[in-house]
Amino acid sequence: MSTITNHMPTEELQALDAAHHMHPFTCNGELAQKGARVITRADGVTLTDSEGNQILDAMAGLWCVNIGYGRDELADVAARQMRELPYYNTFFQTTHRPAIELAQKIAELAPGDLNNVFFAGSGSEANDTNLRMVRHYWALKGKPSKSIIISRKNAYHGSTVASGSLGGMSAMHEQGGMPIPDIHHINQPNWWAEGGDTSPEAFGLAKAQELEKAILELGEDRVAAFIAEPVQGAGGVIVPPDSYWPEIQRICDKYEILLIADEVICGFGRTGEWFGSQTVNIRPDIMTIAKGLSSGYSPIGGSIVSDEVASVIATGEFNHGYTYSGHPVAAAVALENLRILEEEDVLGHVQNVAAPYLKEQWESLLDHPLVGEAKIVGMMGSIALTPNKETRAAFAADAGTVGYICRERCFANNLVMRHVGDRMIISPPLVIKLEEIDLLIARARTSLDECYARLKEDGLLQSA
Ligand code: PXG
Repeated sequence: MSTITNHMPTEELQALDAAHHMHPFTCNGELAQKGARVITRADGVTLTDSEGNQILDAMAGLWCVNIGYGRDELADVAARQMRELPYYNTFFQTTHRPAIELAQKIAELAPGDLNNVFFAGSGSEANDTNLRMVRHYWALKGKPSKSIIISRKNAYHGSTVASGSLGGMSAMHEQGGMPIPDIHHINQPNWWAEGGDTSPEAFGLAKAQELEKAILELGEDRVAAFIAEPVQGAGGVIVPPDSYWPEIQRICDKYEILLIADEVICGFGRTGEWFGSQTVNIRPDIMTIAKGLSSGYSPIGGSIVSDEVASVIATGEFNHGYTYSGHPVAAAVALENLRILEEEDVLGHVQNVAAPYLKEQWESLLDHPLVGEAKIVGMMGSIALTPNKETRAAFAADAGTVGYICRERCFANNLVMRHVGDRMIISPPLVIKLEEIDLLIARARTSLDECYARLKEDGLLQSA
């Protein structure tokens, strides 16, 4: 139980952590000097650390705790399921009630003919599944040369070899021999950073048309699928111009390219609908899910697959799966999470209460001297920090220097607001209350003020 933290001083925990725990996406040498922040408990939207600080978690963990922390119902369901059937696999012609019920529920929630679920333990695994499934689909259709998957620079699709290759994070590709062959990256629709003098709408259209250009260059007979997040999350909450997605859908239809919507962040209410695909009005053939599926209470992900693709895959054995595909405890927890989302009308709260208010408050930050752009879709938002709003300039300092300073101020002010380069991002629990949004904005403002003062002092307000 968590009592360990009540009996050990923070420094001891930090020393043990530094001695034995390798953190993901972290310079562990540097962290060992500094000591990791120890989180001990959480309730609603608030984390408590080992020093007793109460921190507003405007990232919902890692974009996942959609229903907020501290819901006993999920703990009770997990305990019950562990006693009844803690584990059984779904490989050798067996199944169990939690996997059946969850697949059926997901099929009911998902739009169109997305009626089939292949379970995984995470979003990364689900995207590995997708890569293999779409290639296998085309092979079964007699077109094995259709194996290239087109993705986007600055996309995040996970951290396994296949999902990291699908992603467009150059810092990841520099390590460990990625990307694997037959993955092609086009540019992202990031107007603020890359749009120059073009209007957002013209820029969005031009970026979508890069897909068509790539298909024509690579050959229609070579391209299996296009994968993208409806709204790029880890890339910095990059909201595409309205012109972008309709054009992408047109191109996928025209060239018979499967569309994979990575809904790992956007899914389960984050954008205000059940799925981001509904918010941007696209018809994917496959959706990747994880995170909000269980609100992070248990590790589970999956692929929601169209009837067409699933029926072709069903004609033979698909030699793929995970020990924990459809894990009964994870599935039971996810089901309880979906029950809460539905019965407590969390999407209604987002649509009618939280998102409109958050949008108004978030956009009010535009009056701050550092904030050049404020974007928000549902409950995921970003601001671009800039030394010059008119020219949309980047800072002269290395990308991320200023964002990091701002993030450190946020942490000092008991607010988890992340930075991606010099964009600050939020993705709070969907159940956040209006007074908590006020607190979020107040702390963000204080942190921006402190960041600004520091940049002035250090001469960092220079444009690149
Ligand atoms: N797709 C998307 C769109 C994601 O955001 C994954 C796939 C992979 O899911 P798993 O469950 O394998 O982590 C993600 C995960 C960040 C950050 O820095 C974001 C994620 C993971 C780790 C860090 O914002 N998203």
